[in-house]
Amino acid sequence: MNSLLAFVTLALAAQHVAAVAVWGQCGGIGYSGSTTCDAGSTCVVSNAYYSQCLPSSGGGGGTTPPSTTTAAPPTNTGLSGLNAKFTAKGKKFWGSCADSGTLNIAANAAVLKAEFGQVTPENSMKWDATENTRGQFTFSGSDALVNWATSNGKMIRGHTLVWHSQLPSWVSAIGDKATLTSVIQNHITNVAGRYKGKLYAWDVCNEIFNEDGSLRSSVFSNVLGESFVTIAFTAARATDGTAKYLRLYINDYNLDSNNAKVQGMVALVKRVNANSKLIDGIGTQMHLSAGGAGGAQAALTALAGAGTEVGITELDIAGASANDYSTVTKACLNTAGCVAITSWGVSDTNSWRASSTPLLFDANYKPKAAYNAVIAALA
Ligand code: 9MR
Repeated sequence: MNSLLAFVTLALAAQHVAAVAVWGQCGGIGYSGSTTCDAGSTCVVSNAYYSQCLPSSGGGGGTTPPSTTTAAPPTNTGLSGLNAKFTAKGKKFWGSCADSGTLNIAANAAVLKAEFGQVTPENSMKWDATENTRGQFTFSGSDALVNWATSNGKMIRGHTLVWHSQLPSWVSAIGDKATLTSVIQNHITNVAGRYKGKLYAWDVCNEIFNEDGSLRSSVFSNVLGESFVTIAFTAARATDGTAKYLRLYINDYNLDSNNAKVQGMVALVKRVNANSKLIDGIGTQMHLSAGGAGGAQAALTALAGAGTEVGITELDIAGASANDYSTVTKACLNTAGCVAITSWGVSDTNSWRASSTPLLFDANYKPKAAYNAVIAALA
C-alpha cells in the first residue's frame, strides 16, 4: 500500500472509531482514538495530555468510576492532589517511578492514581530487562507498566535506552564501531518502537558524563566516541518521528548546582543540537543528600540555558526535610524551562535508598511533612 493510500485508509477508519465509554480517554496530545463520548457523557480536558469522558450533568453514564480512572484524591487521608496542584501552575506533571512490584501494592497504586500524573518504569525498560540476549526482546515488565499507565490516564517517561549500567555483558564486549552502531539502532528500534505513540519522553542516553563534565568511559564512548549520542538520538527520532509530542531526553545525576558536570551537559547538548535538534530535554535526576537543595535553582537555570526543556526526573532527598523539598519545588516553579518533576518512588519503603527515607510518603503510604511542604509551595 502506498503512503497516500495508507493515509486515506487510516483517515477513513478514524471516522468510524466507536464512541468512547464513560470514564475513558477521549483526547490529549498523542492520543489518536475517538474524541466522541457515549451518550450521557462529555469529553472534558484534564490537562493537555488527557481528556476524559465524564458523565454529563443531569445523568447518564453511571455513577461511580471504575478503579482504573484518575480518581479525585481520597478524602480524610491528608492528600491534597499533588499532580493537580502542580499542573495548575503550568507544569506538565508530578510523576513517580513504578513497575509491577509496586503497582501490585494496592496502597501504593491508590496513591499513584490520586496524586501522580506520570509513571517512569524503574527498571523494566532497561537494556538488561528488554534485550538481555542479543536480538531477543522481552517486554513483559514494560508492557505491564505501559498498560497500567494507559488505563489510568498517566503519562509515561521511557527510561532508558543507552546506559552503561544494567547493560548485558554481550553489549559491553563489542569492540567495533559498525557492530555497536547497529546494535544500538536495533535496540532502540525495537524498544522505542514497541511503545510508539504512547510515551511522553524517552531518556535516550543516561549518565554519560564524569563529574568534570567529560564523557564517561563506557563501551559506547570507548568504541564510538561522542558520536554514540547522535547515533542513539537519531535512531530514537526515526522510531517515533511522527509523534510531535515525544521528547527525547539526556539524563544524569549530580546536576544539582551549576557545576562542571552541568557545564559539560549544556555544552554537549548545544554541540549536538547545532547540527539538527535531536535533544529535546535535559533530565536532572536530583538524588539529593540532606540539605543538598541549595544549588537546585542555579542548576535548573544553567541547564535551561542549553535551549531545551528541563525535567527533574528522579527526585529523592535523604531525610526528606520539608525545607529541601520546598526549595526544589520552588526552583522548578521559578524556572520556565523546568516542565515537570518525577519522584523516584512513592513510599520510603520501596525506595532504592529506603534507609534514608527520601520520599514524600512514609512506609504506610501516608503523606509526610515533605509532602505538606510541597503542597504549601504550590499554594
Ligand atoms: O531504582 C532503581 C533500582 O531499583 C535498581 O536496583 C537500580 C539499578 O541500577 O537502578 C535504580 O534506578 C536508577 C536509575 O535507573 C538511574 N539513576 C539512578 C537510579 C538509582 O540508582
